[in-house]
Amino acid sequence: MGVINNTPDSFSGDGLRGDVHEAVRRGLQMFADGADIVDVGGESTRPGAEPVPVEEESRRVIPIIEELSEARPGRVSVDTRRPGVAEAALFAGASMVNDVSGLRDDRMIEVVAEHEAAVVIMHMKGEPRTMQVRPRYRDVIRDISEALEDRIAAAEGLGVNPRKILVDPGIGFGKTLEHNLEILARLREFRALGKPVVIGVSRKSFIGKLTGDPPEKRLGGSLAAALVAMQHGADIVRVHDVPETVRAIRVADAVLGKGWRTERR
Ligand code: HH2
Repeated sequence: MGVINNTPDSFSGDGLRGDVHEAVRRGLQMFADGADIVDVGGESTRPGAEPVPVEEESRRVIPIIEELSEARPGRVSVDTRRPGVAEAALFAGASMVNDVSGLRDDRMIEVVAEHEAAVVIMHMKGEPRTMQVRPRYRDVIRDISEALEDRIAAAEGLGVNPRKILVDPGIGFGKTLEHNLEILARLREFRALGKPVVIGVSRKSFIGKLTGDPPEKRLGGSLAAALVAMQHGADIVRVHDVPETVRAIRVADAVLGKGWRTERR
């Protein structure tokens, strides 16, 4: 899953600040480089970020989603916590909602169900403004699994297709370095939820904490983390650097023979 952020403030430095043409060009290039899905976002959810008004978030993502989903039907996802933005994106051709707030809002579940869309339920503790203030868990894997299980049940109860639900433990969303490392080490345990596992490690701050690198120099750490995640059972990795990740996965797969799919389409 390739990431397109049409934002002025994304943590990774990839934000496009309103250039729809460039966003569409990058998205199409990601598909050409081997991405299966392109995830389009208009609100940074980095630690400390302030929420963006719904109209502004829609204005940022909808034109990009329209063009990308016309070119690649069924392969465009919207990265949003807002039911209104998700609904507009699904009308514009998106077929997946990536909700970093993990379907906290029942209206979001209704929107996904009404449109028969796929949904990524990501775990976030608290909200972006405050989530990194001393996050605590009894058992990080068990607590996240229980929270995801609760939202899976809510989604299925309100009519979301069980086969279109994916889960993501939410690396960096209310987690310390130790939590993030434990999630990656024990990622396979989330497979017990019976849903495909998505993971986003790309350029994240836990990599910077380990290597001392700023976001734009975290490619090496991101590739290592993506491969570890895949070997530990991730089905989809959400990344900023598609061609590099595709190459890394291809080489790892030649050795491991897992059948990981990276062919160009
Ligand atoms: N991480 C980010 C955003 N959305 N979605 C899922 N499912 N998993 C993730 O780990 C995840 C996500 C944060 O990355 P990015 O979009 O690059 O940054 P920002 O929120 O600052 O725009």
